[in-house]
Amino acid sequence: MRTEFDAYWMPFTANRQFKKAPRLLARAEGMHYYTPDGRKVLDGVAGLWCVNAGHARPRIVDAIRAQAGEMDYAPPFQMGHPKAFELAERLVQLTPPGLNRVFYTNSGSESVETALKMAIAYHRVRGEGQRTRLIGRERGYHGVNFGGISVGGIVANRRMFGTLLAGVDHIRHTHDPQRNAYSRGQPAHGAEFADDLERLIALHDASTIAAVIVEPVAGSTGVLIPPQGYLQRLREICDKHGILLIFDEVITGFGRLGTPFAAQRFGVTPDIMTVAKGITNGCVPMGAVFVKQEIHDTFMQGPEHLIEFFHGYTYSAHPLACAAGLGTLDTYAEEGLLERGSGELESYFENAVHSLKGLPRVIDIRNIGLVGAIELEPIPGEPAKRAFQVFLDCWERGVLIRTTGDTIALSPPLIIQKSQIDQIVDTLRGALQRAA
Ligand code: PXG
Ligand code: PLP
Repeated sequence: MRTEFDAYWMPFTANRQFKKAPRLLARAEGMHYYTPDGRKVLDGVAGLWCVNAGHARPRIVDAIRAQAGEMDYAPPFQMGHPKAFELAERLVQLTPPGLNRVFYTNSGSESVETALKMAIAYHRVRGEGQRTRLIGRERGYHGVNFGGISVGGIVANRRMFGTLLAGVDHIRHTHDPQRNAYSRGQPAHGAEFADDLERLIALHDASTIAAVIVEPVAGSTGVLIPPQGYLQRLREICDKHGILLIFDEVITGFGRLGTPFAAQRFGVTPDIMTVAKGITNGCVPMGAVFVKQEIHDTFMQGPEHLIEFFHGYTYSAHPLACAAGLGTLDTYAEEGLLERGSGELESYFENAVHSLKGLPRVIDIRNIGLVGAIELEPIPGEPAKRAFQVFLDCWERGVLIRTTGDTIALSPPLIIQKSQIDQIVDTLRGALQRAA
């Protein structure tokens, strides 16, 4: 029997299960979604970690509307439009010092491909063309394109897709529940996991390695927070060996950790930083790559009429995305949202999430900024099922959460009120009791 749901092959979805009982969203405003039948659902995950200012924010909506009427599209190759430059200038006021050049993409996945290509090309332009190797990390998520799944470390995202990129290796992940379970904020143990990079350098030789890419906080894999001192040590090892450090800040960027970027929260500045999601509050697809000026400047040589970097997308710097980005940065600034997830609200969120400790099947709780994770003991032989039951239960009771494997992830819009944190955690508490 054919239904209206057949044609659309849904991404990262259990299609057959979904289409038997579709979960549809029809409208959104502030902290809430509304279903087609008018049911109100509290958004505990900012859509998909992206709607950081909440839904239907007037400045963003107005900016997109106005731009659609004024100029729908402008070619980004050999042409420009004012808002692309204005947004870039505004963005680099938020980044750590030195990261002041911006390359636009349309997603996190494209930002990652762009960053990896930049790193390899940069070394070549500098006369070190043998530095082509890329190092990722186990459990890393860097989008779904070939470069990103090659440096990524999530098995399910890799195993179906052949040999991937050549010349890639991975350092170990930082998850250590024996020593670090129920840590609040950064775990105390594990700075030495960064030394695994020295092992790979000893194996491959630094002269073959272009870059290391990590998420400052690993999101998709179930929220893994860097141990104290870990990122500093990665930075030191990269510096010692002339290897570029790339932070993939697609989730951690734009206030998720209570600072504009994770780089500022952790006091470690990468050479290249990839972002997406919160750059337009999720309202129009857009990503970006921030690079140190010296990397950019290294490309700016040769005859002036020649293209310096053979890379770009039809929709790079799309006018609707740039307009949305400007409206988004205005909203963040006016409401102090990029700092809101620190201090008192972070503590409140931390206490709320950790109040779930002791519930049946809960084996770890992690948090930083406005990100939280509750890890559950899997049902034997049926990984991911218990967490999905909790997800469905919360959805039926009006709270949207997210699960990966048996970890529940929370990443609410940064406008969340304390009473709404309570609602999320109380709903979860009931669902966890029912799922035990
Ligand atoms: N890098 C990181 C660190 C991400 O979190 C991407 C790259 C890719 O971005 P795009 O825009 O191409 O999807 C992401 C995206 C989840 C989940 O389940 C997380 C993401 C995407 C989809 C699901 O937590 N992050
Ligand atoms: N495939 C073909 C045949 C194209 O002509 C283009 C762009 O011109 C692309 C793929 C890439 O599309 P995009 O620039 O939107 O990534």
